[in-house]
Amino acid sequence: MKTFWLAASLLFLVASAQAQPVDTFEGPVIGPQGSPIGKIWVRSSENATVFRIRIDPGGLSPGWHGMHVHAVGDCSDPGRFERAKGHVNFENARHGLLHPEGPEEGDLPNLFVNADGSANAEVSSESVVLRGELGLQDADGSALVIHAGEDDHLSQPIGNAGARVACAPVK
Ligand SMILES: [Cu+2]
Repeated sequence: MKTFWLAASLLFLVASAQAQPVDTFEGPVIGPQGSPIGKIWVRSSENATVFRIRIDPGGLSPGWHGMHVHAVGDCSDPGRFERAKGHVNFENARHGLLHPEGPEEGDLPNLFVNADGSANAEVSSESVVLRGELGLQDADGSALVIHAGEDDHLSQPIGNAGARVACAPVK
């Protein structure tokens, strides 16, 4: 009888897990020198994605940094990170969370880095998901890119956020 109830509860657990699938990904944040400076954890449902970002002490310069989802999961050119290509932008929108003709799907809030160069943040997006044809884990992946300066959420094409200083491939 005990075995029956154990099996029944396991089935229930499996069934509820399937009812609300959450896809997950975790990986390193690559710094300007090409070595890891932190980590990201990505959780995604059908409708939204939650990014958790940790930057280790000394990882980045203090203050606000623009952060976007870029189209390709290639961070193999540290210091430039141009291989990550442009922002995820399916519908040719303008850049900026505050732009009247925006935002791009890859636009995210800024990341605040503490005086010691560390950061911890969690941001969500209802514009991207992990799986599927248009997902972050599509054939060429995508990348969470952090810029040198703050994104003003309005200027074209990247909110005046400057150079790309860190990059986390999502594949
Ligand atoms: Cu960017």
